[in-house]
Amino acid sequence: MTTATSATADPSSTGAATSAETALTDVVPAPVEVFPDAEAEYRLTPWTPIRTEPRSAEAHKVGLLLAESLRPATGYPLPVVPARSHKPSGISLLLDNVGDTLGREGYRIEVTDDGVTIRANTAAGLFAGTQTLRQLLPPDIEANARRTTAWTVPGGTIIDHPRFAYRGAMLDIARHFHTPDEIKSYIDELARFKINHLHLHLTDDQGWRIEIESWPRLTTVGGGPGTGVDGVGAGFLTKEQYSDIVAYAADRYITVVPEIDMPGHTNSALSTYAELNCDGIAPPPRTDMAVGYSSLCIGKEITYEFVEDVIREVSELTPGPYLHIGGDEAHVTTPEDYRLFMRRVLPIVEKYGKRPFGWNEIVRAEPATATVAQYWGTSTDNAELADAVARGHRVIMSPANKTYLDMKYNPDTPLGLSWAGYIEVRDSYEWNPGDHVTGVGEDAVLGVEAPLWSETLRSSDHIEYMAFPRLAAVAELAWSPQEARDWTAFRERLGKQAPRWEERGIDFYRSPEVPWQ
Ligand code: TNX
Repeated sequence: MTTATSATADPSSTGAATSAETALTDVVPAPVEVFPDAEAEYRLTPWTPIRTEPRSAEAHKVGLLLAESLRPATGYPLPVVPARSHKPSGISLLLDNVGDTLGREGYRIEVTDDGVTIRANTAAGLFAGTQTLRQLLPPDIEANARRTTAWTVPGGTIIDHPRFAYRGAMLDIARHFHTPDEIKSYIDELARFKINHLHLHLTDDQGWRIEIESWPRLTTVGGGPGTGVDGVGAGFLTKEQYSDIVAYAADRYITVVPEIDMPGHTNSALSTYAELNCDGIAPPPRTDMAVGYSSLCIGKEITYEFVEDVIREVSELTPGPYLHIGGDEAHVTTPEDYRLFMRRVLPIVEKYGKRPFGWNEIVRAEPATATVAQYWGTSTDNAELADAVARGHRVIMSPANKTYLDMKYNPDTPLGLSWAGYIEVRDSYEWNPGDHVTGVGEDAVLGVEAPLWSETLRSSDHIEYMAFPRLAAVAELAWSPQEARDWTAFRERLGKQAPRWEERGIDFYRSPEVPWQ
């Protein structure tokens, strides 16, 4: 980040806890430009209004969410009212032409003694600005009951916009089901770090977690008792619950990307509906962690009726532009069958108005270039991915040895797996998505996503322990310009998130690499 003066904490500090006030530079992900003004600071009072762009229902809604997040700790009423003039008093959220560089999600914040003014081209930008503002207030702002803190915001200007359009997190609710409330808590945390896509891995060998009316046993059996790894992850989302999650996410400018994994990772469906198997015999349900043993029957017509029903119903529930059809680890599908299958199924995704996503194996089917490949490999060379990029495909970077939140931090981590190695915070931070894989340059990268597979994760505490702090690192990779990223500065800023996470009861991993406050 560009910093004009030195409101930052002493960079030579080795991490001893200090109760330094929050500085304008203490933001994760690092903003593009920060110009602290040591002379100025705004202090919230019981009379502070939140003034939003007149006649913009969306800006008003962003104001309401901001008020909701600041009321419990301050105890202030923080009324959300139309901004009658552009004079900066109180907190103002204004839609303005702030220029093409800031784009759809960029924003500008100015903090003076009189107020905080956030300006953006769209309400999405205002929302991003409000997430920055929350981090500029003292950590006590996260308390859920009233505190008598001086609610100051450091003076100066921040100008900010994202590096990548797609900034994602994936949650696997198939291996263990996670409830709507748990998913919403995760969404709350994602929004703070300006993540704008939530990929839900809805189906797998061990369970089917989204209601499909035309194939009801998928969930009544495949999401019922005994499903999930070790048979302890039962549950599924009704259509209503799924839509409610989609709406909750949308209010926080997060787009849900549903994944129906196929043709592999389908034992749950195959064991529920015998007719989907080539031999017509249902295999037993499975609750172990093996992968790569199941496949839909490529040669049967009913397979495509099933797939079309599922894609139609899920697409109807999903306002976002993407639908992920998996395609990973289809080890028992021959390459010819895989290609046949994808060449039939990808057009179905498009027929229902969605842009297909697949794990990177999908490029083997040489699909239309609109198909987005999600790279989960651990190598920095992948000729088939580079070829796909040369043909015009875009890529989501999720290298397993950098972004997989289910990998253990070290051999002592009680949860998680280690097939892609141990991933400490610094490992997850120090790489460049724009040149990580040979032949996959910045322009080919649509964004970055951190998947969280849940074979070993049952509760929100488990999710939090694996996701934090690494998710904040990946969020910074996806949002902040490469030049603004520096491990030494990042670990300091990250350390200052600790009291905020503690206040919210987030069970994060206290990595020894980070000077936690
Ligand atoms: C590989 S990554 C998988 C998942 C597992 C994960 C565990 C990918 C596309 N497939 O089925 O859950 O490893 O880390």
